[in-house]
Amino acid sequence: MSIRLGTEVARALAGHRPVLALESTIITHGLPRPRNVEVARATEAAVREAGVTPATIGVVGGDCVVGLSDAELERLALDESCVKLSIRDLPIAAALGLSGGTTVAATATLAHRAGIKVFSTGGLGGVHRGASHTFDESADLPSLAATPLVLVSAGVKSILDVGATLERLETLSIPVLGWRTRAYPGFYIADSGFTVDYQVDTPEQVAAVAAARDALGLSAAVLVANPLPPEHQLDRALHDRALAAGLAEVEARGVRGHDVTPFLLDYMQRHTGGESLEANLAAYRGNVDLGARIAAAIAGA
Ligand code: PSU
Ligand code: MN
Repeated sequence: MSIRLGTEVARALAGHRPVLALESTIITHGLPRPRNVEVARATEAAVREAGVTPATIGVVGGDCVVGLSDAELERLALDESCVKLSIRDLPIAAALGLSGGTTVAATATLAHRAGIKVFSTGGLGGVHRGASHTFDESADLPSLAATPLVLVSAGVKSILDVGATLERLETLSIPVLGWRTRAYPGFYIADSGFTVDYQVDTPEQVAAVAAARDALGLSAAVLVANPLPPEHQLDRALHDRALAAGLAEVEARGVRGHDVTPFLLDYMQRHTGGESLEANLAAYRGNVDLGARIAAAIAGA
């Protein structure tokens, strides 16, 4: 599978300057149009502001692109026929000339192939509630076990079974670091109620963990769990109410497969008066800022 590098990204990588990978499923399937284009652009601007080159990753007409141009970004964001592409979809999209947003799993894989070391997303995919009978576990988890980069997220999405996801991360031998906390974040909420074993406080510590991972020849991503600022979190009761109704709707409509996560994110947006969207964006911004600092620390910039 060939990968096309954006000009700016190719130059930064050749010059060993810091690059931050960004996914595009959050744009194509996680945020409403046309706000998604604004967010995608503002995100890239924030990364540049930090002295780091943004590499938004996606698939355009079958081409796996690491570092989408502004026109490509806009096209993916506004085209309703864009598909959601996980790793298993990449060869199909490449062969059939499809366009789409790449999930955490697919983005991490392409970023690593391109030589990028740090990636920021909103909330990680994980084990869905009821997975013991649906078997619904995001491909994000096994893919991260085999992709040695640093991934910054606000924990796993609270629409998931957070406890089961943490157990799977342990089984898959994926290191998890709390950013300045041991309380594991819950995406829309700062504290999921679960804890992690280790806390880091500086980008240099994260860089040191990644370097030790590489020296040991281990292949897993290092996860940095960064809670959204508490003042931006979703009201807990509103969150729980909307989520319970959303999960019931998934069941009633028989939503399955790759549609479950986009359906629930959209349901939460519509049933929290847009508050979940603001929480999602605050979490994403925080992860992008932190990812840029970690990328700079790893590049020694
Ligand atoms: N983070 C967000 N919004 C999103 C996602 C992450 O703030 O839409 C996407 C990511 O691309 C992640 C995907 O990989 O949701 C998980 O989908 P699934 O559960 O089908 O693997
Ligand atoms: Mn799934």
